[in-house]
Formats: sequence, C-alpha cells, structure tokens
Amino acid sequence: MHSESHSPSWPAAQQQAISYIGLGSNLGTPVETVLVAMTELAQLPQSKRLACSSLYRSEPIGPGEQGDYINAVVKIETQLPPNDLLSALQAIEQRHGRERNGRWTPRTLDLDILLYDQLQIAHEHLCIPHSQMLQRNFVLCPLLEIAADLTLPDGSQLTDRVAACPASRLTKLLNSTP
Ligand code: A4P
Ligand code: MG
Repeated sequence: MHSESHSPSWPAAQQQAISYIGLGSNLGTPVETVLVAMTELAQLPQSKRLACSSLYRSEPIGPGEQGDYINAVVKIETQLPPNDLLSALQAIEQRHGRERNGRWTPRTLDLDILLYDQLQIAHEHLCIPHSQMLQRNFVLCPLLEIAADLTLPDGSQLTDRVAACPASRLTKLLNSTP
C-alpha cells in the first residue's frame, strides 16, 4: 500500500470519473475469482459499476511455464481519486490471497487501472493509461466489448488500437457476462 501524498496534478476531491479496470487471474480457480472480483468492484465506495465484459481465456505473457489467464474488463463510475482507487483495488487483491513474487508471475488476482477519464499520469506507483494495455489483446478485446466508441487520452480510437494490437491466443468464454 502506498502512502505518498497526492501529486498536485491529480484530481483531489472528485467529481464523477469513468474508469476501466482490467482483471486477470491464473492461479487457483480463475473463473470464479474473476466473477467474485466483479461483484466486489460493484461494492467499491463512492462508485458504481456500469458494465462488465465477458470473460476471456488468454495465453500467458510472462516468465516460465504458467497456466492460461482469465481476463475481463469492468467499467465503473467513481468519485475516488486515482490513488484511492488503486488502494481499494489492492485491498481486493489482498483478500484474494495475492502474493507479489515478481513481475508478470502467476497471480490469484491482478486488478489494473486501465483508464481514468482522459487522465494521463506517469508516476512511479501509478501509470495511467496502463503502460502495457495497447500491446495486449486480452485487455483491448474485452474493453472494446463494453466501450466500442472509446477515444483514448492520446486521441486514438480504441477500434484502431485493437486492429493494430499483436495477436495472441484469446478465446471468449460463452455466456460469461455476470
Ligand atoms: N501500477 C502502476 N500503474 C498501475 C495501474 N494503472 N494499475 C503499480 C494498477 N497498478 C499500477 O503491480 C506493480 C505495481 O504497479 C503496483 O504496486 C502499482 O503501484 P503488481 O500488480 O504488484 O505487479 P505486476 O502486475 O506483476 O506488474 P505489472 O507490471 O503491473 O504487470 P501487469 O502489467 O499487471 O501484467 N498474461 C495474460 N494472458 N493475462 C494477464 O492478465 N497479466 C500480467 C501482469 C502478465 N501477463 C499476463 C497478464
Ligand atoms: Mg498489475
């Protein structure tokens, strides 16, 4: 958990912002974990869950032999400033027994802030838009499902970003929208 104070460039006491959260799991019971995490995202303080993508099975990106991931994206409306939202997401990860064993290693639950309105920040502990999202079809495809007309903070269209994204194995699980 992080204790740094608000950077002056971050929104303080908030109006409503739209944020997209990426969910990923490849340890334990990933489908169940992601579905439970979706219900927990509906209970975030000062927030409302607006949409959930389907669940997707994806090829793991990371070191060594790892199981497939289950990925999804959730849209929320929130009054939490970005750093408070990050803390709330990390608390949910902890409840799911998340252990941090290194970058891109297997995990019970990973929750990433993909987007927060049109905000662009590159802070040591919080980078928005998420630094890897444009290279990951397991992020962009579920995002497209719930935000087809989205314009990204750099002015590009999500549909164009999906078309340009490197292909890796990705399967939508049928009837998996909660
Ligand atoms: N952090 C910075 N920006 C953000 C943000 N926008 N949202 C910081 C959330 N956290 C952010 O994260 C490390 C630190 O990133 C946090 O303390 C936070 O301050 P972490 O969750 O502890 O570590 P990590 O997830 O291993 O690192 P990283 O670099 O965030 O990895 P990613 O990008 O989350 O990738 N393959 C498939 N198929 N599907 C996946 O979901 N996920 C990963 C993890 C790798 N391979 C995958 C998948
Ligand atoms: Mg992460």
